[in-house]
Amino acid sequence: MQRLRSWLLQSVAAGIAGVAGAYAVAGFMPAFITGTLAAYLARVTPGVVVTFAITVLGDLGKLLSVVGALVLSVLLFASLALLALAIGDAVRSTVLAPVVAAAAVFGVGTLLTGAPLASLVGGAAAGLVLAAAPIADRVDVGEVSPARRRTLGTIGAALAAVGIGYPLGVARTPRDENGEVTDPEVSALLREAGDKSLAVEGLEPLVSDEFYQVDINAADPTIDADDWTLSVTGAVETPFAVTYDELTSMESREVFNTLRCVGESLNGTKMDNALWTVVPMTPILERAGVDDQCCVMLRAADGFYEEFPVAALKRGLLAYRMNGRPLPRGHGHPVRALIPGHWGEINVKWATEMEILDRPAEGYWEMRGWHGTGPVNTVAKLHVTNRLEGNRIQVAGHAYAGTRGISAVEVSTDGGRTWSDATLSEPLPGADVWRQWAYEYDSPGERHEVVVRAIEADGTVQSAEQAGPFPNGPSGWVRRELQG
Ligand SMILES: Nc1nc2c(c(=O)[nH]1)N[C@H]1C(S)=C(S)[C@@H](COP(=O)(O)O)O[C@H]1N2
Ligand SMILES: [Mo]
Repeated sequence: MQRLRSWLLQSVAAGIAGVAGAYAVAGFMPAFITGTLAAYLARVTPGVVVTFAITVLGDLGKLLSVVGALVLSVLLFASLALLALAIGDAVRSTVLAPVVAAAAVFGVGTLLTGAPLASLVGGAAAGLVLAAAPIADRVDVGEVSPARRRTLGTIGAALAAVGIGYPLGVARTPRDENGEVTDPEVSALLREAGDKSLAVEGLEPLVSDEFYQVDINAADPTIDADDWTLSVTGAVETPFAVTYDELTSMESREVFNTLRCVGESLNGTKMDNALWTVVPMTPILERAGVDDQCCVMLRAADGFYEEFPVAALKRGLLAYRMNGRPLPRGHGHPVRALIPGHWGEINVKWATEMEILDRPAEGYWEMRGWHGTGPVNTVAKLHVTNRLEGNRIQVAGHAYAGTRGISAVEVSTDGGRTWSDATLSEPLPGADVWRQWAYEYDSPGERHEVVVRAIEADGTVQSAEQAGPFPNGPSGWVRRELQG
């Protein structure tokens, strides 16, 4: 019993040290054991569970998947360490267990992640932790019992591995460029967006401060722009590849473009706007000689893929800068697709391949039951409620209708019986941009229901039909009860 407990402690400590060691070299990348296992978990988790994680749990779901993968990585390395302890015990050698554990973590780690150096350091860390107990056994420090010395030695070694490995891994994880914006056109447009943003306390400006992120994996790919190419394959006469230099020397434009995730809740926050530097997809499609082929499968470095009709792709864009800086790693560095007016998922990040198809095929989310490549649903969000002086109430949010555009937002403060026009932010240039709205009124002094609805550019009133996100995206008017 005593020995089993000591073995378990030693193996879990070795597992933790192994993961810390691998992290020190790999950082939070797909080749870090936890990133690899998280990606594997995402692939084998049934679609309904993933849908629940996205639509109900949201960012918590993502956190849980990372924590789950972290626990799994520790358990994996710990079980290898336990096996090593058993082997060492069988041949009555204290030297063997650390060596076997180090070799096993190195071997299994390399096999799973394809990263020998990170696995080597992880193996060494795990081995050192197993060596700590027999070493502590021999250091005689008077009062402390041998069992206690072994325990303290083991825990101390694991803590040291984490203490050293964690900061090293953080430093290894690439950071986005955050330099000054130097392009005068970009600066002018960003200033315009700032000036046009409504001065409402707590309301996100027209260019989002924090752009939401949705990924199939916990650890995002890291791609050097110099190594990146976009290959055009499939039903074309001659496949070819476009390099980053070729892409960025095409004539570019600055466009404001809003994205919204099909999996967000009705009044959720997975809707944001940025200024993107883009080139059109058409020259690439023309070079591929695409004419009557039906569709394109956009494929990405993280294993994501989405299918889209060729005809609609003709309005598609490839973006390589965001708000005047190189595309951040989390948003698809170095190049992503932008398809104006369509749900977020078709805006494939880390795009590496355009496969031309003769026949329709299903994309990653469509295989899991979603219909998320079409035009976005119209929405008016209510994110801000401010109590102003003199019993005034201010409500505000963003309205978005993709390329159909927003011409008005109407607010009801009596549950939908009467409606008034909200103030709208001046439109930003661009075919697919949200607007802000704000509305002030005297508090009725009692509980009342605020309802918001958007009016599209052609006068169409946002659909009142209530629907949850799965499978076609959320629909309906946002309502909020206020206590007078
Ligand atoms: N390669 C890749 N592209 C992707 C995704 C992904 O997981 N992998 N997620 C999609 C989804 S569901 C959305 S809503 C948008 C979100 O883009 P953002 O993370 O830049 O906000 O990216 C889309 N493109
Ligand atoms: Mo999405």
